[in-house]
Amino acid sequence: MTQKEQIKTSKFLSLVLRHRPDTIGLTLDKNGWADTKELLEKVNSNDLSLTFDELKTVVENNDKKRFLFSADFSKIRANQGHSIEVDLELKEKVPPEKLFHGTAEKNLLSIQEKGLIKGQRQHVHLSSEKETAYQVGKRYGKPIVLTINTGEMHRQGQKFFQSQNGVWLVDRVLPTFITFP
Ligand code: HQG
Repeated sequence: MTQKEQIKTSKFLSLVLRHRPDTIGLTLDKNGWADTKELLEKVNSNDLSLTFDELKTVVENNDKKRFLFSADFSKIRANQGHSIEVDLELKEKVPPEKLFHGTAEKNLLSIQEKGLIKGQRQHVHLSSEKETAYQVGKRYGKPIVLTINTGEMHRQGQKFFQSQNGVWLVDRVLPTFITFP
């Protein structure tokens, strides 16, 4: 598989495992798992072609480790980023003192007013690395990195979770906890 084919497949998997499983007639269980065999059958009956080995390559090589197989490979799910309601059974975790959120400059006024809200997704996403946040922000326009006072949020009772692939997840961030550039 070429790099390009892997990226294309990863994008398609993000669509069906995070947002729209119905596009190929797939259903996810309440914890977000798809049956691997069923996923492959449905993908291949939709004018696309994907073998188990190719799927494994995409999961293993994925730059952000977006997907996870169950131990016996019978199930697969996305590690985070869902817009459909799934229970990833994440355990609460104490965050570091500071985390980062990358956004586009055009969102700043609204964020100053309302804080960070989750929009379509199940959580607001925060990164432990400034550079990662910068790359996330770049997707929507001129990137801006916000520093979040996560230590204080946690001391005031906010719950934090971390996905299997290291993304910090939180319900919302009030403007008082955000340092603007
Ligand atoms: C912005 C990628 C105006 C927020 C990344 C963001 C991430 C507001 C956008 C994951 C706002 C939502 C998620 C407010 C938040 N007013 N704009 N009050 N509050 N926003 O895509 O965090 O590559 O749903 O700043 O790595 O950008 O897909 O969230 O710009 O982990 O695996 O509203 O997606 O992962 O956009 O990205 P998104 P996100 P993958």
